[in-house]
Amino acid sequence: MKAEIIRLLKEHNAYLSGQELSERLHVSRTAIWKVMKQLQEEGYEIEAIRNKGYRLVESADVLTEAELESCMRNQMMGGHVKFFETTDSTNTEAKRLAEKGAVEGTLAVAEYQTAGKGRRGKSWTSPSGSGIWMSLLLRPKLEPSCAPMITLLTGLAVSMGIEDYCKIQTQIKWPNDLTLSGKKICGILTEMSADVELIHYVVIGIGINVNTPKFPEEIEKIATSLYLESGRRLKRSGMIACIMKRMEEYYKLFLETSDLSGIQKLYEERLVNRDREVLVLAPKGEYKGICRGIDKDGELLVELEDGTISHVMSGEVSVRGIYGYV
Ligand code: BT5
Repeated sequence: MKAEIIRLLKEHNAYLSGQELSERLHVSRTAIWKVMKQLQEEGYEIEAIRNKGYRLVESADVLTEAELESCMRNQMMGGHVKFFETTDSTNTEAKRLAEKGAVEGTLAVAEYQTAGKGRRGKSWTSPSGSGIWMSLLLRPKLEPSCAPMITLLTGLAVSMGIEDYCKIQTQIKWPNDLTLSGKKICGILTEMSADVELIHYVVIGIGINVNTPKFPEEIEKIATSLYLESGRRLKRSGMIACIMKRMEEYYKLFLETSDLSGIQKLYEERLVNRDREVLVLAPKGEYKGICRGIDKDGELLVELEDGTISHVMSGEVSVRGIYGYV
């Protein structure tokens, strides 16, 4: 009911009377009043005027289950939201939910992570009140080798979703980062449970620095936020909804072909290293080349000195710009 009230308030610029709300939602006017009080305490600026009703003046950057549900409508991705004020890692939460049978599209979101994870044991800085720390559960009926492609389509969905929401254009650093002004604004961590032939589930963790005003010293040279780059403070719930919408679109395209042919071109347009020299850090040694895009399976195409094209698989390697992070 709370999510429905938030949605109705957002959709109406004018006053909504307690009577109207109580009839629409089949609850008492007192129940409506109680929810309004709660929302005000959470930070929503709601005007309540006798004989007129309620009006939403300003919705704060609130992250709650009800707020998130009020933004996501008729969609599978983010159709079920689990919100945590504090958790170790939303990836771990999503895996717990998966093991308990949660449906595809379930989204775990946290305000604060005490043990945010990056790849290969690295940590992810996840302060309270400023970022999006969330993990999406998928259950594709595909072979485990398809999982890295999901990381790529997620990168594109996040980049496009951010642009849909606030017109800020980010770039993609293959395979799992988004950048702005050459710094990292988002990281993606895909984890999977599978047997040899089939994926049981995939959890895609997405960390986005939205309103972060400052970073710890150890990452301040490589990290940035949408706020630091644009000067604007953005509301995270609406951004999450836009990302989930794009996610739904690209995931459907991906399932149709089991490859990235449907989004390859769009992905390449956003690829930060395209036509630039990159350093591939592979387990067997480093090598340089010019990044030429991706193939339909999501492998990075790197043109070597002799003109041959090396197909670089994610998971095995890191890619750097020749002079630094991008
Ligand atoms: C990543 O790993 O970039 C994946 C990050 C995924 C985070 C999300 S948040 C929700 C979900 N729950 C989790 O526990 N994780 C996911 P990687 O490519 O390995 O990069 C990690 C490196 O990025 C670190 O070693 C730092 O150098 C840097 N870093 C850490 N925190 C950062 C931040 N907030 N912004 C930018 N860079 C950061």
